Amino acid sequence: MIKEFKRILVTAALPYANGYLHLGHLAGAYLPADIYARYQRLKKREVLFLCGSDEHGVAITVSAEKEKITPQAIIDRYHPANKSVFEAFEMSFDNYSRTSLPLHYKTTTEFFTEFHKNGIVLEKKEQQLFCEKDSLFLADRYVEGTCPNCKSTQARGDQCENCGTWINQVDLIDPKCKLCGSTPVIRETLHWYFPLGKYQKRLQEYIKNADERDGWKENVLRYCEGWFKDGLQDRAVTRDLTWGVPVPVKGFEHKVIYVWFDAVLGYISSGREWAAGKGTPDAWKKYWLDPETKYVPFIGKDNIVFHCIVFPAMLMAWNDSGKEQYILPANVPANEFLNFEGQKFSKSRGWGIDVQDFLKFFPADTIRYALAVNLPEKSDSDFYLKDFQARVNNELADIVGNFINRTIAFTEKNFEGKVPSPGTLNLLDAEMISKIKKIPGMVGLSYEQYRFRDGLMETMNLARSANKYFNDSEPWKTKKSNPEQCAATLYVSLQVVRTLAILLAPVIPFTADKIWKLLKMDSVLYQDGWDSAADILLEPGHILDRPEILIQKIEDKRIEEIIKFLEDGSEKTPKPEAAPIKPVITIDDFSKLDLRIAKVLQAEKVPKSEKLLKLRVELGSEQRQILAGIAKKYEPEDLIGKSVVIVANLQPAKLMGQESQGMILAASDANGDMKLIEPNGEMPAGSIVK
Ligand code: B3M
Ligand code: ZN
Repeated sequence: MIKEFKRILVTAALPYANGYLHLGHLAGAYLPADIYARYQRLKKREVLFLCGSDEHGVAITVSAEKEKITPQAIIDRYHPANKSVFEAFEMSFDNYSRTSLPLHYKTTTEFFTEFHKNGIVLEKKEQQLFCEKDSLFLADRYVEGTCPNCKSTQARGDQCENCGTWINQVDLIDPKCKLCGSTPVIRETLHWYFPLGKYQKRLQEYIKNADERDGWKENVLRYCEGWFKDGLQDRAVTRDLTWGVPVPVKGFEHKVIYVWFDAVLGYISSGREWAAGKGTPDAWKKYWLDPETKYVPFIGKDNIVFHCIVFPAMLMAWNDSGKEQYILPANVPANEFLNFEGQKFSKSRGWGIDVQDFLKFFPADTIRYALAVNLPEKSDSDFYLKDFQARVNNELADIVGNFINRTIAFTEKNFEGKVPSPGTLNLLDAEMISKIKKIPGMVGLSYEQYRFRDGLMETMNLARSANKYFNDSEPWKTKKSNPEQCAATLYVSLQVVRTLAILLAPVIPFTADKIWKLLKMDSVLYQDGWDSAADILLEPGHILDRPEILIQKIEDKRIEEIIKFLEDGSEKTPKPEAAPIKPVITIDDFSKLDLRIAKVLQAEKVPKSEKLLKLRVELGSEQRQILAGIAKKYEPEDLIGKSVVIVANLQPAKLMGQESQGMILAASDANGDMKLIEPNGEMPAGSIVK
């Protein structure tokens, strides 16, 4: 028996803002989380569904170094991109936050400070790998080598990609610096450690109890048991990096808090941001602090240890302080991996497909459906384009689409588009109605137990038996031989259409809305709610909308097109070019700027500066000296004689001891490329730009 909770808190793993989301991400965490949240809302429970971008850690800084841009530029590119892809994929987050927000720094600092104050985190001197060439401690992904456990060559300094074990980086076999490829040396450094071992007993107890109450997945329990068997160790929760939340301890300000320490707290920050945004800053508390709330974080299997062990231990430590009492996850329904055409998704090997690319070819609901029937719930599963096409055509279109379409079309043709009056029901009708009555409970139970594939399968079986019912009832014959029976068939079929709309809403919400509109329901689908899917609510005489094709089949041509697109090997999703637009200004604000055309008379390098060039420019009425940060891009001799645009009324400033009397305008893109703005054609120096 599943305990009734007042409220449900759902989180989905915060994706690193260093790359685009692919289908594997969706199948691992996001789609099941969204199905669950939508289902719970339909059950009319209070639901808060949180996510956000994970913007710290070596995942981000390594990407930045590869592209020779700042970590900030990386996260400013991928955070908005991923946020909008989630929207296009119909993820129903109540809030999508980011861990670079000041609010999140506050949460993280609060937790760390409390742990420090209470003597929970311990200072330790440890040996770590250090790259002498880069003069850098090789935290986490900065080092790669062979896993001491499974011997995979893709192990990183914190964890093995392949077997998932935690790695003490000095145990890596044949470690190599990720930046320069050289072999690191061992050096001592000071860090703060979280004593996980001290919490082992309580964690085991917690998982045992939670499993008894909510039935944890076998794969998750097995992982946890593995860690417990080895015995939990102290874990460093600080790093020798500059990107992240600074360690709030005197003498450690130049180090940062380990990304996983701050990332899991990102869930709490996202709730706080949501509450503040609604103007009820305390509203997050009833979700995070009330034992009447059920908390379920959705993740992929590589994140199990952080959600089943690290995060709960952190919350236990906080709760021990006697301050707010956080609830722990009631279950952690982690999924395995999804493979693409038989191989693991891999960003670095360019294997897989970004969600936004996929969405250019196929509607979101078709992807949601094909992923949902094939979620890697118990073991890895495979995504093949041919399967995808078959699922959409033979299941979604032929079973669901066809049944709904023939029912509505038949009603329009023979009953003036109105729900007919049923008269007496025969045995077939009664059987169908009894299926309607049973199905929401059955599918609901599957969803409560995180068996999303089963729930969807049961829903599809209803559509299958509805088609069979329609065929066996032969309304095209009975409309002449037994009009009353014909009316009963359509009456019952239309009730099934309504039931299907509700049951499919968590999986294919866009299509479910369309079905709801076809039925011209006065109510909102979510107001009617899940349980009403068992009820017979369409009244005789109710007028329906005109039939419409719900699901377009996928033609072979389309599949060929996407295969071609995948094979052409070029960079798929273009990088968004521009930074976000700044807040609006008035025309008056703008007219304060005095922009002029100026001609470059002289140009020279500024001694000891890599970036600056010193220019002498002609402004018509006068000459100016301007220092510009363009030396990496332009040689002085390239500039002489060029027309440029300058801000002529900018307050003079001193740079490297020299006065700059204005500023030159240049365009720069997200990749750090830059070009001076030049008038398109000859204009005299001093011309006004507006
Ligand atoms: N960003 C790891 C990942 O994307 C990480 C999840 C954080 S959840 C708090 O696999
Ligand atoms: Zn190096």
